[in-house]
Amino acid sequence: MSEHTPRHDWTPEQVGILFDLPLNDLLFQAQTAHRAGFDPNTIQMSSLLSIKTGGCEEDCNYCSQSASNDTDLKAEKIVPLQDVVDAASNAKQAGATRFCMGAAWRNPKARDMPKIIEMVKAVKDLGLETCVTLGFVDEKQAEELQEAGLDYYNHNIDTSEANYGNVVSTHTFQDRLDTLATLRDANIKLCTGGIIGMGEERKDRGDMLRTLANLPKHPESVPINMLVPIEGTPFGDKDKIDSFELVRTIAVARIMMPKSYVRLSAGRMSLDDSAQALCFFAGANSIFCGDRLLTTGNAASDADAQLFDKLGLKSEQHFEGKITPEDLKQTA
Ligand code: SAM
Ligand code: DTB
Ligand code: SF4
Repeated sequence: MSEHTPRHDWTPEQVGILFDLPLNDLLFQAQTAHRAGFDPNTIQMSSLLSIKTGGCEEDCNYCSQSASNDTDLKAEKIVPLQDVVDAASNAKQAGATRFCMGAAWRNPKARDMPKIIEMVKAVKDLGLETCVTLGFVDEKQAEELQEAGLDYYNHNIDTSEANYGNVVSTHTFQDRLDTLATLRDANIKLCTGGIIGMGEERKDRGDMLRTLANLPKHPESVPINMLVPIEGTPFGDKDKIDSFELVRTIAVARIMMPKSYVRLSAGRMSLDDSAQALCFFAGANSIFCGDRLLTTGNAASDADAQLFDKLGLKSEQHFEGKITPEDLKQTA
């Protein structure tokens, strides 16, 4: 077994040791693991669209979209198909290879499924990878999505099992794991990660990564979000977590899941170029592009184009010869 063969038997002690390494040692290990599995200068870009905003029945303490939280967000109906097609075409022009559609639902209802399936098919027809994040799904819904051409399903475990009750009360950690298993059984790729900076301990961050790495198969995509504090949510006044802790979390994720895409996700707007560069050095090889996440802003495309230029990074699409850095600048 090579040093970088994916493992599924991580112990809390082993993960704790990685997190506590001197930063240079941790980064060296992470970059070595990264180079064994990926081109170190290529970044995959995904774009997000909120297809059903607000009014969610769940009570996630970080979320602008929970009906339990008193935020300024207005609940909206599901968006028309044409809005999805327009947003996905623009995202492709801007260098995205994957388009992720998010809905503020506990779970999709039967009446929603035909609309979602139309959206997945239309995005797939544009030549993009498809991803949805719709909350809990049952076996039949997972199969329908797979048959429609869905590539990825995003369903985050968000934090450790021990900390889960401090984050949400309307569902359990096990509910999330059960849905991940249902999606795997339907042959859909998993995008699952979490949020750091919600007041958890380093041990919780390690346990979250351990849960992901010890799944029977590693998730293909692991988003690491930094909490975006939203006024009116219980976590709205949390202080920003130290950027080095984000870098460490990414590095440990990279070492534990060497063949997975690790995405530097929400929170990029609060990072300067140097912190983002360290995240890429730690093994992050995916970002959300475009100026919006779901309900909050994201790093602007022109800033990303400049950062890529400075760091000598290329988008995965460019790597495949479909788009040039000049194209990126023009669409910025
Ligand atoms: N309702 C579905 C669900 O919960 O899976 C899909 C949408 S939900 C907004 C998708 C993910 O976005 C959450 O699991 C969480 O990890 C992330 N997220 C939501 N609000 C966030 C925030 N304020 N800061 C960072 N990440 C956030
Ligand atoms: C993920 O891990 N992060 C994205 C996506 N998956 C769905 C969402 C981030 C949301 C940030 C807050 C907002 O814009 O509402
Ligand atoms: Fe609803 Fe998802 Fe927000 Fe939780 S994270 S309140 S399930 S939209």
